[in-house]
Amino acid sequence: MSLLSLSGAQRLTAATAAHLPASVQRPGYDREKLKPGILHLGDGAFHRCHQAEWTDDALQVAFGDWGIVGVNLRAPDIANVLGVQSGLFCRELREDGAVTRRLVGSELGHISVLDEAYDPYRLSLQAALEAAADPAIRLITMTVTEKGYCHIPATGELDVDHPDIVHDIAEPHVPRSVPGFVLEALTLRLQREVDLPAIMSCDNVPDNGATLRRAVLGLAQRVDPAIADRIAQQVHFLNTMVDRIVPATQPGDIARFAEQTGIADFGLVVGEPFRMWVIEDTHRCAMPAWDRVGALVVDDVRPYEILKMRVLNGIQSNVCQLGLLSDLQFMSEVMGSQTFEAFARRTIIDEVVPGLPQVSGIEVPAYVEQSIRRLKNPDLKHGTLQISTDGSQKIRQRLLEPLRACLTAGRSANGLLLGVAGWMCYAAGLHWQNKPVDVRDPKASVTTEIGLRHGSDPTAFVAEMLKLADIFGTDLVDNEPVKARLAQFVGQLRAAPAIEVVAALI
Ligand code: CS2
Repeated sequence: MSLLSLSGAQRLTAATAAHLPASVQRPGYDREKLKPGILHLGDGAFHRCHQAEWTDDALQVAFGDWGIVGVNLRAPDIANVLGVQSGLFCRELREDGAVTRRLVGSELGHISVLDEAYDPYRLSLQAALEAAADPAIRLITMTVTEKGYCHIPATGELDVDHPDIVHDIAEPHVPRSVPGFVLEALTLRLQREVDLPAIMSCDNVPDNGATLRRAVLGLAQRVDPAIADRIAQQVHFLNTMVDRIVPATQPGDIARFAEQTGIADFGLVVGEPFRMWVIEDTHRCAMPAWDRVGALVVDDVRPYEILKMRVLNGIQSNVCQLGLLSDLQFMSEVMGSQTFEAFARRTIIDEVVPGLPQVSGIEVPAYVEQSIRRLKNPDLKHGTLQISTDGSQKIRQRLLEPLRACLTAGRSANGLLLGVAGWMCYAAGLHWQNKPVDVRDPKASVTTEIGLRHGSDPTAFVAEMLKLADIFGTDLVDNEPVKARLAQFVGQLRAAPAIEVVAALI
């Protein structure tokens, strides 16, 4: 679709929202009366299609000062997208050819932190910190992706050699990292003697709240141990499990929306109807009435987190690189192939399910089938590249922990090992026909270098990759059967499209 299709459309604003078709659901509360109570870091598609929608539901059943201020420490420039739309955007849910649309009103303010080149006086950063220090903000939530935590994936500890952490130790008042931003916001509040907010992580990071807490405290101890003590005693960091498939919005989504509604919405997000949110809240922190509109509040989120990361995310990460190396662009194409579907199901049922904890209220076989159905949804264009991105931060919880469970129990783990081999080839930029691979990962310079050096010797290649202890820990590098199997799969992936290797395995 061309830009022309947007030319007749009006930009979404509080005024033009009235022209949206009547079929578009509207906020069920008086938005004029809404005041901010949450600051959200990482205002991307997932947040807008999950927490922001959920907050609209909560405001409808129990109105309160829980509007959201979105802050992006990195691109995209959210102020430029949503600031000019009165904070409004729509979300579409797509399944079985049906589309349901909803205008979301819970986001009130947007601040983009621009980098030094555009903002040498750091005014945008100061504005974001002031917003976070505002006593009206009682909850700081975040979806900043795995790498935003600046932790070592294999251990969950703060990576003190991370360039942004090195910077934030030296210059804590102009932070670059998420832990640095949280620390500075809390420091300002402690200095001003205003109430401290609870901090809620909503990323696919194991023990996300506890991991963030360790990162913030690890940084604080290096900056100001007294502040570290006060944060340790007074601030609650909440673990949560979040779930909804929300691919990056495509230009075509926006064009189609404009053609069908007459409204140009550059904040549009597109997802699936399924949604889940489990919040571990042992201190009963103040928050919107999310629990009255479907979120589960529990004392231990871990079983839910393990289930979701090993089944739904596990399938995604097991097949996304193999799909990409088979030249398949979208997850629905990958899972739409009988070969990949059978491979995914067999891997999960034979290798992963036996190692899962009991999760109250969830039947695992039904959950597995539901996950496979969700991943096959052809109405969602979820890129294999999008899921492969930052795999070095994802594979521990999604593939390596279940692999370790298999090794401990003496179960075969060929499906998981093939997924790991797929990740290795992707991360090293090794396509079987030597086509260029778009490697997007914080470890890309290291992994592609290993690919260049050892790409034609699978045994040496696997040995070098397994030495990356921040990803693989230290237990797999000396495991000869694991090494041999990985080398065999890498050799096969170097010689044929991944789908043929998968077909041969099953
Ligand atoms: C995906 C997730 O890109 C990715 O890492 O695996 O965003 C996934 O779609 C969500 O976790 C689903 O809840």
